[in-house]
Amino acid sequence: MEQSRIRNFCIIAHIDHGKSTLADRLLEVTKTIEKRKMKDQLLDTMDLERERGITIKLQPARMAYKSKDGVEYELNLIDTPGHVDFTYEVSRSLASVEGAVLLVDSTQGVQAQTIANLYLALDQNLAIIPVLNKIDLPNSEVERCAEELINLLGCKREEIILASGKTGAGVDQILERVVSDVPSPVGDREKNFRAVIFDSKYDDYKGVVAYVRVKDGRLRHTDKLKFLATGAQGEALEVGYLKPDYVSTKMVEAGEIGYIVSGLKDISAVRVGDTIARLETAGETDALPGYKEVRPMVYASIFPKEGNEYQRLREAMERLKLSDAALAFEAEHSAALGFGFRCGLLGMLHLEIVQERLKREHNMELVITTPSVAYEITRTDGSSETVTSPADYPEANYLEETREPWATVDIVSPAEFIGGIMTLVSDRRGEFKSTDYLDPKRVVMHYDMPLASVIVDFHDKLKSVTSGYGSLNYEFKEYRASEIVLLDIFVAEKRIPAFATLLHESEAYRRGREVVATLKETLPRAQFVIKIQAAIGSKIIAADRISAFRKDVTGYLYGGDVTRKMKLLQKQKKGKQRMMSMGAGSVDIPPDTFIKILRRGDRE
Ligand SMILES: Nc1nc2c(ncn2[C@@H]2O[C@H](COP(=O)(O)OP(=O)(O)OP(=O)(O)O)[C@@H](O)[C@H]2O)c(=O)[nH]1
Ligand SMILES: [Mg+2]
Repeated sequence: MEQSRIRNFCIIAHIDHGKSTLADRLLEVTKTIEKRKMKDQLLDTMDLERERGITIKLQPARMAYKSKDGVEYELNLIDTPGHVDFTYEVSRSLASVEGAVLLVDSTQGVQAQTIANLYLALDQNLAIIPVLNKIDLPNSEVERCAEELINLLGCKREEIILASGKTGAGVDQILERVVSDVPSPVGDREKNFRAVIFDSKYDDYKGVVAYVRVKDGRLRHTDKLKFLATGAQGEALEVGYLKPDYVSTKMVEAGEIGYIVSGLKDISAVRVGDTIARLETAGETDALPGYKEVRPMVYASIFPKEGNEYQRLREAMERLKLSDAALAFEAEHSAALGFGFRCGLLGMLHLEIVQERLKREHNMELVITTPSVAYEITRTDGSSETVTSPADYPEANYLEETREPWATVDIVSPAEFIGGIMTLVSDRRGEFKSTDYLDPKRVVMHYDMPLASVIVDFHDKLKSVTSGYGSLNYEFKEYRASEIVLLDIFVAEKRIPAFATLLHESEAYRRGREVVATLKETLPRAQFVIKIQAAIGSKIIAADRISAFRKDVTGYLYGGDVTRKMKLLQKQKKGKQRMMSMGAGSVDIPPDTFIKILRRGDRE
């Protein structure tokens, strides 16, 4: 299709504001999907997305639309996730389009990711179409939310579309506005072919599939390819677009969003952000800018439960990385846990999803270490490095200074909860910066906070102090000098490296007690007493014990001398001592204990 009749756009919003449901209606109205194949949130194609009711991955879909002026258009839609852990999916989607439908749930109003995602879209100079959604609900507050949008965008009231993904209200208007407001792409089809890879996926039949935005030129099926950054070469075994199923065509051309199957065996050769060129003209083709590197927010190590499964885990991670561009990992070895990977992730939900996908899609049983942010350290000899694992943290007497990452944090909430938020943030070492009003009753509060205080359970806590109304966005800001300590956990006098944590000294006591209590609750009892301790260096800061269950060795005795009973008990005690000394007294920590420890904060 000629570029003047192509429109590329995303739907962006805060989590759960109804992007995927609105996309359903767009697909329906444009008859992209047959009625009998329609289902709720059709673009949430992963099982995990459907079960959890959240979008994790961006998902393109092409629609044909005949507008009111009688002209046939090609609309390339990308549905995006709303959760802050998947922002990288949003930013890559935005870089592939010319416009964005900004959706706001009219029962909620503007939230933290509404603002954050809007700014990402404005950075790309996209046309913004403001939409108030869920107007079918009785508690919808259209006028209040419209005012917030007007304040935020500087748009006019009549530019805001009122819509419902449930009833289909406003959907026709949205399609018309996409046609009239979103500029058509302006690539040059006569120039050398080049396309940027914004996502990729492993398909059992096709192998690696690259999702691309074509900038210039044309690529035909069977053309030879070159990946400019990795230097890999291949052939366009198949090209086409997504509907959201693959529809193969003879050609992809400038302005379009589509896919390319290259048949490459080496999956690491296909990299998100790389430019695909035609092999013949690759020498004279400049690479497209690609994407900003993502900065991992948290690090955790992942080990296979069975040591001999390392190779299988590596393959699983590489495949996962294809469809999860924000996942970073490198090989790691631990004396206690064997070979595994140090992973960089965007947050706790991201970690949970990675773990869940490794389990479901690759059948991997895993041990995961306590997540940590990345610290910068300077040693007494003057050398500096970034430490992401407690295992690499030097002993105190070799350490000159530790710096921890700080984030800018924006919290959106009804004004009545300001007091509760203030307390919560200052408990976590946050610093207040300023407050803006979205409307007379709702505020955006700006803070600086240590990243470590934000990523773990801050969001849950914020929800509870704001009765569920508060929302949160955060971004890395800078490193600051800080008093960081290494908290060690011992079970039955054995150090458990997977539980070691780096944290601020003011939080060590609370955290130590918390882990000890969780372990006491979750570890199974043994035939001997299990000591549980939390320590900083050689100082024990919290301790407890799980009493032994005693096998009743005296039960069959009746009457007789008490010394007979004592004798039997003594014999039992000796046996236990022998067991301990032989090492059989070591405690096997069940995998769900690791998860419980990681999900800290739940117990408060
Ligand atoms: N009543 C009503 N409910 C809606 C409407 N749109 C979405 N919902 C409901 O709101 C919930 C979230 O909808 P989704 O479409 O999954 O929201 P989303 O924005 O795609 O969510 P994420 O992708 O996870 O950020 C679901 O339970 C939908 O059924 C609407 O217009 N009216
Ligand atoms: Mg969604």
